Amino acid sequence: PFLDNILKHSTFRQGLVTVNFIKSNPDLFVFKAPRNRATKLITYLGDVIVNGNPDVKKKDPNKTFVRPNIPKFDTNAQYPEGTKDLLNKMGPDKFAQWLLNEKKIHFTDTTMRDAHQSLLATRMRTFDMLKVAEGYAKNHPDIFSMEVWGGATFDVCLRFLQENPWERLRLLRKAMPNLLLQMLIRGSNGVGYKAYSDNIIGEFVEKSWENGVDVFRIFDSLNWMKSLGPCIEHVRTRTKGLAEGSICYTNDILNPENKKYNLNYYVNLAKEIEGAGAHILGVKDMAGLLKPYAAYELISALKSELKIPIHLHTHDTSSIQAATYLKAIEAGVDVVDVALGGLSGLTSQPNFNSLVEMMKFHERASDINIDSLNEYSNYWEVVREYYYPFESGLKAGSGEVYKHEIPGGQYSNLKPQAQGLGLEARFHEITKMYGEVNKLFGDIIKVTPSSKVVGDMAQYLVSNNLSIQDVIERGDSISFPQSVVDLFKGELGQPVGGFPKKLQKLVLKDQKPYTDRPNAHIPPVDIEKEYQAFKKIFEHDLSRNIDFTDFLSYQLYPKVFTDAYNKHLKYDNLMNLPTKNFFYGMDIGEEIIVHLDKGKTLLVTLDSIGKPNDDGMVTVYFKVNGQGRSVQIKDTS
Ligand code: 3PY
Ligand code: ZN
Repeated sequence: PFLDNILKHSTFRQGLVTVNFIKSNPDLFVFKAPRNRATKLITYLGDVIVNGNPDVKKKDPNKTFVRPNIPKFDTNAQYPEGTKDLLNKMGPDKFAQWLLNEKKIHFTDTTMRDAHQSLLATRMRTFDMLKVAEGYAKNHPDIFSMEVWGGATFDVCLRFLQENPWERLRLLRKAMPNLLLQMLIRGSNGVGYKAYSDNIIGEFVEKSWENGVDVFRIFDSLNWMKSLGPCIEHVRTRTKGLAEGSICYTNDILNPENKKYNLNYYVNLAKEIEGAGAHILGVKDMAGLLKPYAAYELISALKSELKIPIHLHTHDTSSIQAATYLKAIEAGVDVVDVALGGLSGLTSQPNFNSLVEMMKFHERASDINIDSLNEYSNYWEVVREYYYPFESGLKAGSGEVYKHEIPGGQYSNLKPQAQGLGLEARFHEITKMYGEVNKLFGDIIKVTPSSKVVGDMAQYLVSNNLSIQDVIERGDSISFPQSVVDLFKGELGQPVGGFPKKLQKLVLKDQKPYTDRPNAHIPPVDIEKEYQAFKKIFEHDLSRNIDFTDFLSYQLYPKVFTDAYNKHLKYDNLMNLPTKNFFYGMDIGEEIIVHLDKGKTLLVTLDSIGKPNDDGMVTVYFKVNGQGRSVQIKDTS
């Protein structure tokens, strides 16, 4: 199809091809495939049946699945009033004041974002969320917010799940109209791994809000105010949502040898964030390093120095973070992040259900219905099984996290990355090296994307059998991974206390670093012009309207978006396909119901699978709504 696109291209036909022809014509990479939806769906299923889902590296042929029980709720009942209604009534400033005056402890439920990002490599599909979203919002109006978007979910939706992240957001908004929806945004890096033009980040924030986000948790991967500040400003000026400016916590404030990231440092940064206009202060303990007594000191100091509410986030990698929440609650923290039991613990957040029980009969207890909450935990426990290939393999909490400081959200991704490099057996060498690289880099804040750079370097050193000493002694002859070069050049901003100068020279060789905002080097995007050009390229998918939010996806991830678009042309919308079939295809004789848009339903049965012919083509026989249908699939094994 690529050759076909070239031959049909007007520039080519007019004989105007130059050396930049392919590079300057992204429409060459978009392929047309007009066929009907049922055919597209069975083509997808046939592909997975014959060749497997390329994202599933290890399939267990004996695996069986249990159907999850969906807790009961009244579809006709009105949604009880929740925090979203309150925000609408009060506006963000008054709402923040209300939260500050609340005595009870509030909870953010991270199940649909950070929990699965941290346990299942972000693979949770919208299908499984939508099954329970409405009932959950109706049964639990006392939840402060639902973290459902941003972080790695945006990228993974497009890259691996063939979903449109904006569609996920819109559907969850519709299903949970009474609760605040929360997202995680990486300051100037948006939901990506590098800095983007300021005007693209501004548009992104505005559209996120328009499509459903209320709480923007904003952080910078180096705790750099110059990246945090403008993003807080975007939320304040372009939305009616809540700007939750966040400090990322690392090291240990109780360690007298820690001169850099001490209590003073965090309090001063928090004051700057408050001064920049944040409605809420987020304390983002992405690796779960905030120990209980340190939490007491930190939260007490922040409560006495700040006038905005405090929202604490942690990961239970060490397995002691419930104690951290206990001490933080004693010190007056306003909101804590938790995950429903079935997706809690380990590299995810502490257990929501148990925290509610912990607070029962206490003066700060919440009104959450624990019996219902337990039913939802059971739902996720069963659903989790469908994602078994993406589990990190971690079986118990680990005190080693205080050594390597790997964020929870990165841990579950590092394993498959190591597998991909053939380094699975050396995983502990990588985690140890991660800690050593951090020291080499001058003890930096490690959270996406800076954490990815540390991970890249650790994997690079282990796979090349290099030590830290080798880097120090012969760094001038080492060609470092591109992400490391970019970091030391200043592409992600400036770390606390600056870069170690000697190492920076070794990494950059003759390149000059800069110290101003990386965004200052990126010209603003001519939005109107680029949007028109975008629409021209991506207008072939007649099954859906391409809109401005797609344009933003393309701006953040051009290649990933283009690939996802091509798959959509080929397979159509796969969001409503049950998770078992999306990842593992179908068993012979299995019958499934797939709801297409606009009330259309397909009943699909897998009848039989043929043998590959001489050209390696396999015929897969289905029944679709009772009628025999077959597809020819190339066996790529
Ligand atoms: C992300 O940026 O995706 C994170 O979850 C960081 O902790
Ligand atoms: Zn997190």
